[in-house]
Amino acid sequence: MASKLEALEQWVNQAAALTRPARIHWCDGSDAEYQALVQQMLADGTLIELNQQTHPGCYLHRSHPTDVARVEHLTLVCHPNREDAGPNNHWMDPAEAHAKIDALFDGCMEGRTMYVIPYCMGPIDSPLARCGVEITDSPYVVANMRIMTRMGAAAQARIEREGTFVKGLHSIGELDPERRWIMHFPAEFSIKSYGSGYGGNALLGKKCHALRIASNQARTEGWLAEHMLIVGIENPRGETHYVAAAFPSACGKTNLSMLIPPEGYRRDGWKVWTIGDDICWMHPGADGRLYAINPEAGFFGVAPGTSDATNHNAMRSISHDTIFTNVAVTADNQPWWEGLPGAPVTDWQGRPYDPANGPAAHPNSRFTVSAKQCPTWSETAEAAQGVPISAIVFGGRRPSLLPLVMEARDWSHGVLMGAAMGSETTAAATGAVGVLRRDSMAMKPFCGYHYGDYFAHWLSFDRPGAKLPKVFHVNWFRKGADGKFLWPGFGDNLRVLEWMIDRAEGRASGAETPIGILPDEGELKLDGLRLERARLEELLEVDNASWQAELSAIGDYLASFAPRLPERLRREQQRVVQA
Ligand code: GTP
Ligand code: SPV
Ligand code: MN
Repeated sequence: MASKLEALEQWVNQAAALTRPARIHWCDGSDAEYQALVQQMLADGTLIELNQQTHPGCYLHRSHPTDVARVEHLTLVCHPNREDAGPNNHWMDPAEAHAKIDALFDGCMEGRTMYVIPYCMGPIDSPLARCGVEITDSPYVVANMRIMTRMGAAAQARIEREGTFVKGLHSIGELDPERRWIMHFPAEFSIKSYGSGYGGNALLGKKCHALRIASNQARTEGWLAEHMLIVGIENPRGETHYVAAAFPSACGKTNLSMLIPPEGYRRDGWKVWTIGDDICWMHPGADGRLYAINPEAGFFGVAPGTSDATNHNAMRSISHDTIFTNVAVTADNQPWWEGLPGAPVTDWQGRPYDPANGPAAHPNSRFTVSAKQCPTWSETAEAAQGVPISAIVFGGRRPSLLPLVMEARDWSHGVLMGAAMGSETTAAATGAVGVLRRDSMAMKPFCGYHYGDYFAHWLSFDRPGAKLPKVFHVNWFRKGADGKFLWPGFGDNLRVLEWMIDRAEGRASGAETPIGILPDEGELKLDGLRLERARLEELLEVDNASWQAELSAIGDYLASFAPRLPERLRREQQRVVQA
């Protein structure tokens, strides 16, 4: 039998035989390696230097204009059995998929360097962490993977010890949207991605491994791989509660994970600790609680809308040593996007800025930064056993109907709330923006198997001895008749989190309604907030007729997962309809 190291070498040799690179570079993850890559990319124009006085170590990358977001229609989950992919995924027969993409990989790295990136998702010594190796011909991907994962020698040592790793093969190819695929082979523990250099399509540790492949592994091993932030809320008594929240792409995870408490809260001694902003792996612990790790080591965050007013912690994080992708630039060469003061002179495509061409920064422009640069970064993010979760929160962009916050009566009801989630689409994926679609648990683009089986997996955590977190649903995005958001959002979202923790600790009674438990009169602390009473009432209003229509739409949606829809979830939906 081949040794564990040989297994890795054999796969790399196979990939090299297919793609025929001029040379192979095994990444060690060192600072010197990163700096050398940056210099090389500055020389060939892949990176553009930003103002090093104001933004030391910051660079701009302009992607191909047709390669700016995830491409869901070209993202496939290739289970041997089509049914296992579910109606929530695009599927292709694995043999056909390999043949299609291998034809594209054939000789695609000729004359170029192949980089071999060993990485670890999660703290390097954590039993909850999992490793992978990405092969790529893109130095931009290597630089991003170095920021986003624990990459290099330590990960390789773990892989050589364990022998198991997710195999990811990536090439930017010709960046032709007609020759682009993001393929997953859960049964083979492998990923093949061709023709895109963009984040979720190309940084294979992120959505491809940590969600699509990991969700399959989590199902067989009894844990959860979720599109969730993890945040610690420390109250003035010094007690910290950890909250995990699933919002669809570009719906506020990064912001909530590093929120700054409103002034009165700060004065009283409240603190917020950031553990993760996008992905959460949760395992049941010996005490019955769910323990979470953030498998990532960095943030690949949405730039537009990020400012000192909305997310001061993100602004401080990205003031140095950050890669910006598809942002605009000011006259003095600082990065710029909509929502910042100042003015752009060059747009995201490198053209002189002209409002007639649309926003200066691409709406899905991003920053890549080490999580350690965040002022609220918590050392517990390195804890091998993870952090215990007190509350799970679901939410989306719903301009109407859904109240600011509601709590599920029990776990089954919580799973229903997650499964029923809807949200307006955003620029994080190509396609129309602002269209309401169901996005169960914010995992529509990321669940690597049949949603019916996934709901059953969620339900299975409710078992003897389990001490499950309370489940909530929030909507920061409800609008008034004037078309404006009713809720101020951002830092003030802590007011809603406080109510959740009060519920978890038995300090708030809540008010029962047919759709769930809402804050009772006076339970949401609004001191220091200029919010008219009428607007608060509108935020919490439950319109029965519209809810009946919503519940019937949810029923139809859930029925689309038959025959794999768990009976318990169907009954739960019936129960709410009849309540
Ligand atoms: P992905 O990285 O795509 O998974 O997105 P995300 O969920 O981390 O989204 P992010 O926090 O980056 O927010 C996306 C956009 O929503 C930004 O433009 C924010 O300014 C805006 N946003 C975040 N939180 C709030 C909020 O509480 N209220 C309002 N109105 N907007 C918000
Ligand atoms: C998302 O789209 O949910 C992101 C960015 O977090 S990406 O890495 O492209 O998936
Ligand atoms: Mn995301």
